[in-house]
Amino acid sequence: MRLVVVSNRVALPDSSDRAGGLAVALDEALREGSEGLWFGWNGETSRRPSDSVHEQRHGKVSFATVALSREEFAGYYESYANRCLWPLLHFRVDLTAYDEEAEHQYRAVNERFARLLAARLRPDDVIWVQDYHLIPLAGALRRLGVSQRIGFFLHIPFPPAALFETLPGHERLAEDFAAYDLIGTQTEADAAHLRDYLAKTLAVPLEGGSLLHRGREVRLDAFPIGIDPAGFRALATAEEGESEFLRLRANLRDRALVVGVDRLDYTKGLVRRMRAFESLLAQFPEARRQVEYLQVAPLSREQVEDYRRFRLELEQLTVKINAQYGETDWTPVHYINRILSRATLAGLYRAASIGLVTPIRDGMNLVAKEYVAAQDADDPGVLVLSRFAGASAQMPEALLVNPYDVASVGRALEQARQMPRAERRARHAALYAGLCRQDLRGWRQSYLDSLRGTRA
Ligand code: GDG
Repeated sequence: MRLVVVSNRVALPDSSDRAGGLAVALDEALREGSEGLWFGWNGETSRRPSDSVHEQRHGKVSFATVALSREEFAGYYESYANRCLWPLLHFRVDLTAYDEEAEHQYRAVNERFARLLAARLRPDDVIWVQDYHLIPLAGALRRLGVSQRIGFFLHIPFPPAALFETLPGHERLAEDFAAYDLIGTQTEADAAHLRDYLAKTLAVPLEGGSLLHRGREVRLDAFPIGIDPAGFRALATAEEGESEFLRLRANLRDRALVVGVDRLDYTKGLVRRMRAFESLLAQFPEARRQVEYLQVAPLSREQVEDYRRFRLELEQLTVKINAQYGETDWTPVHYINRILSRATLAGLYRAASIGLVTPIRDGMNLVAKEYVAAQDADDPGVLVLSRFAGASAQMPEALLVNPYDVASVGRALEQARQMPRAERRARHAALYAGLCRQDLRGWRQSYLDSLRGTRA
């Protein structure tokens, strides 16, 4: 069987998008069979829509990419995917901007991808579609007569039906979901939300977690994504990670470092997080001068107004905290917008006594897992984690917090700062064992086994 992966962006073997673990995991999955195909957007925009597909082969894997027209990019990607589905699926109905023309573009791009992909499919292919940009893809493929197994994985959350139903034309997406054989979500809660929503909207029965729709079975299950913990740990201790670690530790002297690493996105809870750090300084004056907070936040989706506004708010808050609490020889908050190398990141996590991960809603959150993987087992740092990140379901040994309760996050930071070494070690050991039990390889293996087992 050949595996075909479809995602909005294709990570070519020589591109920098490869830095992330997911691209590597998908690539490995493609290489496991006798052959693999990865299909999607090449990241470029052209004046007009073009059906020309650029194919290149690296070993057993073919990469087939297409450009989007500027209009498609604006409607499908910027508007419908990023301004409408992204906030809505993160429970932010207030930020959800629906636009009929954008939905039209979203559907048109999915139709076009389906047409171009269908021409390349073989009878024994298994197709694995990634994320919310491509929900209608299976339906479009089915209309073209594709009968192969098609699976979907949603990397971000799915909200309760009462929220999703606010989206104009949501019923069309419900029909789209029903064209898959297997829908994977990050958590049981997401799977339950999606199951209930689909059963209600399509008025179909649920049978042991599956939906029966138009004579077909649609299976829904949680497949929590993981990382490669040993690989990441190795990155934190190899040359580049090690030198970052040593340099930072020397610079900090005895001060504790709190680290946050997130794309600059409103779902990551950065403004409240900054306030929580301020609350630590306000509630526990003895913590001042003893601790520094470094937030790495590469810019993201700058074309979207909500992101620009939110970035400004965060910058103002950083300045305010430093102005209010800073000393001539101590700066409480450091804030970087640049992208760091993955090895630098690993060394940085390792040097930080506290990993602060407080999204207001997150499908999984891989930073929480990477932070744990990078720690030295005999003197590890403490993870402070939002209970609204999917990762919290698998990481009960972290200090779980409610990011909306800013003062309590401040107190959790103090608890982390004071935590005795024995307790830190015990919590870290349990968390690291969890990372190994449910790693990235296991994620894709269990998903693909389950997809291949559909229609048994
Ligand atoms: C979506 C879901 C789900 C960040 N800054 C830098 C950098 N990063 C890397 C991190 C991590 C990745 O980016 C971010 O992954 P997350 O999981 O935290 O978040 P999303 O980007 O929102 O991902 C999420 C994920 O999909 C997978 O299913 O967990 O819930 O929202 O790996 O390390 N990497 C480098 N420099 C940076 O400055 N090299």
